[in-house]
Amino acid sequence: MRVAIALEESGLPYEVVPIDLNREEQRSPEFLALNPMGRVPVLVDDADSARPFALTQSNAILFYVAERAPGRLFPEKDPISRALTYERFFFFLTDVIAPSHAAFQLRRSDQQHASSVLDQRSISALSTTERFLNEGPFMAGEHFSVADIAAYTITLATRRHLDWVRLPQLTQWFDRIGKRPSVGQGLRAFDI
Ligand SMILES: N[C@@H](CCC(=O)N[C@@H](CS)C(=O)NCC(=O)O)C(=O)O
Repeated sequence: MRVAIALEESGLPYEVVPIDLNREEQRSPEFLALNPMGRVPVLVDDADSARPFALTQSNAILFYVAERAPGRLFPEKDPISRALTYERFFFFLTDVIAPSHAAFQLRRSDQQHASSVLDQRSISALSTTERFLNEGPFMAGEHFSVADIAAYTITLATRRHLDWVRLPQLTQWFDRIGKRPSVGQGLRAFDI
């Protein structure tokens, strides 16, 4: 979802090739040739036919797309704005998304208690982000960035568990980001 939104925000031309995980299409020989780990997403860039390549980590893809579309997903010059964008992006990645993914895996292996401990950790971290939004309209200040993409997708996934009444800034931000054309259009990639 992060990659789909980033590609839309970038304005770069791209084509979606759906991989149906339920049908194990990620284990097909064609897909494994691109990513031997058998996981999505994969970005294939063959714009330079002399040097086509495949990228297999969602966050590496995000930063590659950001570099290909200067100024749209990451602040270009100001070192402090760049540092804050890294800070917020990695906060969402390591303190909110990672425990939530780990909780999901634990739930699937019937470890309900361990799973809920990690879910709670993730939700608590997400609930502290009011402080970011007191500083500006976006997670890393004045401009939309990869930090908002990371924040939006995990907020969308965990929205039923949030105490929205206590999160007025997050409520407004979530509503605003959800209305960006890139978000609606990007998520349409999953309508398969
Ligand atoms: N660290 C990788 C994780 C990729 C990943 O775990 N993808 C999941 C879907 S979110 C997947 O492809 N699962 C299919 C499988 O494991 O068979 C990334 O961020 O790209």
